Amino acid sequence: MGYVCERCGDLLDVVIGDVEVDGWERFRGREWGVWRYRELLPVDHTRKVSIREGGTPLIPCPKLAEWVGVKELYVKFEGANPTGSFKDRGMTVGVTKALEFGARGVICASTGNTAASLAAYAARAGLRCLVAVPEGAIALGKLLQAIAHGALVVKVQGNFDDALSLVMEAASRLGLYILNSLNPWRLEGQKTLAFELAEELGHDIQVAVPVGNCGNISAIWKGFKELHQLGLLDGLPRMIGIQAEGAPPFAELVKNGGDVLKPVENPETIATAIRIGRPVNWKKALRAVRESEGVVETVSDEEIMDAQKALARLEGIGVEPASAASVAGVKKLSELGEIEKDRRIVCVCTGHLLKDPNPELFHPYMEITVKPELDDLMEKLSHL
Ligand code: AN7
Repeated sequence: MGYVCERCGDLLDVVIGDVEVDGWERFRGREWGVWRYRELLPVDHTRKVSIREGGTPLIPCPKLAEWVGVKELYVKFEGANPTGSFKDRGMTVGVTKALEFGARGVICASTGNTAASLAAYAARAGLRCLVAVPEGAIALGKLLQAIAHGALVVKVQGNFDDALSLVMEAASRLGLYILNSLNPWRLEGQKTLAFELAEELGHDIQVAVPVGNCGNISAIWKGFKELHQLGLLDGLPRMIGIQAEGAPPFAELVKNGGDVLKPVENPETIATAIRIGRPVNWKKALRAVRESEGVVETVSDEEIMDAQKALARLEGIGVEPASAASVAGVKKLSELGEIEKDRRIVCVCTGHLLKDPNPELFHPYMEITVKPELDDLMEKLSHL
């Protein structure tokens, strides 16, 4: 039930042993989603705690491709998951595992989405749930979800990193099972995003992912590597990690070519989901970027908001700010000449627009108030 190796202190990783998967045929004909790939998930699927997660839309975005300056761009819209973020892929496996271990309750620290997702899956599983969030720093929609699904919401007077330290200290005392991304089973669920991309597009792609705690990019890379090892994929994609300029510890590590992460003490960005200064999965993520000959970049809050607006207004895809970081980053890398412009790009958009309902961010912001009369409407419109 542990999370770290007793010998070296690093986070545990799940190794898939001998599985019999002869080809993609094995999965075809099954419903899309995380459990389509059950042979590759190390948990008893007959007892799964599921709300139909995964199987999210892969959306071709020609207008966004032009805006970004690349030939072909797709959005993998993780906002279409049951609680509106990619976390659900991890929680369906993680919470199923928690039941298998006989846990009586679950706990996480969160910038919001993990809390929303865990609260929902814990409710479905009948487990107690405690979520620790940085006070005043999580988006309204996410807080609403945690409350609605009946979690105990603990507001920590500190940032996400402080909340996670507290959770790691408190979990065993409280007898609760941790479902942050330091939990290796959760990442097993998240790796299925790679399986879906591989099934739809093959290996010859570049995959851009917003990076906070470094869990998702690690999980996605693990998924691709497993398919490659099983002979289901002929090659491997290139991984692109994007962080916010004000919360850049992983990007700095990669850019400086170092081997030890230097934490950022006071991370700051409008993308609260990735306002993280001490990412726990940095070693796994570093392997992902280096092994895939990938790249990492940072983007400003302004670039994030521009990308969020472009997604919403050019393609009709509503995502929260952190999710737009992947698109903002690809645009910047394209301008810098650091991506392969002719190789297909997939931007993983991790969470839904409604998570972070903040109309002030959108300029111009078109809104008028009228009497229920045609004359008044026509009059007011004439002033626009
Ligand atoms: C929308 O909910 O860390 O690099 O506590 O909500 O795997 O951390 C959220 C992270 C990207 C970063 N996009 O993923 C939390 C939390 C969105 C997110 C990330 C998060 P990781």
